[in-house]
Amino acid sequence: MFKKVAFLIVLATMVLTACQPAAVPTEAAKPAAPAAATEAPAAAPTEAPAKVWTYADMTVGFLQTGSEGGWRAANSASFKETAEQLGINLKFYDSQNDLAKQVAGFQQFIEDPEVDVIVMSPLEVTGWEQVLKDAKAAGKPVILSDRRIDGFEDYYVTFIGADFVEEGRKAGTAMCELLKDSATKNVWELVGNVGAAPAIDRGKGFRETAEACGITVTKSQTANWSIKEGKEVTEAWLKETKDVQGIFGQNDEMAFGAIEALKEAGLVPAVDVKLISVDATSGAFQAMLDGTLNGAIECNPLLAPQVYEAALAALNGETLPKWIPSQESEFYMDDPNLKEIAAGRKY
Ligand code: GYE
Repeated sequence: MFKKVAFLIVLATMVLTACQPAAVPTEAAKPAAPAAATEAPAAAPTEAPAKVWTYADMTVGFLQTGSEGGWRAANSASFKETAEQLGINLKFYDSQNDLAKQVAGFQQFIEDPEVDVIVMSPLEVTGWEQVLKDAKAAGKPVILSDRRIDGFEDYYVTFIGADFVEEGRKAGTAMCELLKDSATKNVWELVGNVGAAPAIDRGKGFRETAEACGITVTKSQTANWSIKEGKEVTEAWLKETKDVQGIFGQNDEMAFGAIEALKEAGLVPAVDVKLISVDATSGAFQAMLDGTLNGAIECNPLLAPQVYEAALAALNGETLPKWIPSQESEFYMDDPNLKEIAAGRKY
């Protein structure tokens, strides 16, 4: 009996295993292949390509100081004409030489959804902290044109404008040359609006070189860039004394006012009293050709092409140097080519 049961067990085992595939195939067991993917994994979400700005896309909010003279007129024309040429939408704000108005205009551009980039010619070197922080928070790049501000370099893309200290140095060197044979070297200075970078820096540079040759700045006062105030201040000084050998006008208009005052006081401008100004506008060339102004240090107002190029670069995410100096020259009454140079000037 036991033998019959054992036989049946062996037989059952043989039958069962025969239906099963070999437990161990003839070669080493292969790991099971992963289940074939039924579809490609979803592509990682791709970010939309960054927008590439063009001038035609760009709306610039430009905060101009005002309209105080020939230099400013040429500067404003540069921004309007170049915007037209490049197809830029320009929103032009005239601050009327009022700091509070310029700050308000800045805030207005921050809140204006159409404005992509803000350009400013700051009336003064301070007073910008809040609007600069607001512009950064709003993601609107800021570019300084013409005049610098104190600090806050992380809040603007770049400053495109002149080295006003160097302009002052050039004026001082020119005045030294004009007074080199003069026994006394008393010079009066007509200053731009108080707190403006060109007023601060031109005065600094002038003293560096003028005082090195023995010039003494015996009088210095703001005449706010204007002919009218330049004349009024010089008239008041002439009532006090006529012991003056030179006048430094921090811009052409104030020098023109001084020229008028000298004439009315019976003094011969550019002869009895030497005069040097800064800007070199068409009026300065005319005064040099008339023989009433000894020299003019150039300050280039035609900044718009460089400013718009920087604005576009900023919108396209490029990093720019914090200062892009404008290139300038200097001109003198005794230059034999002065008439030809004047004829070729744009402003
Ligand atoms: O010299 C003067 C104008 O910011 C460089 O401003 C400019 C100065 C310029 O009022 O004429």
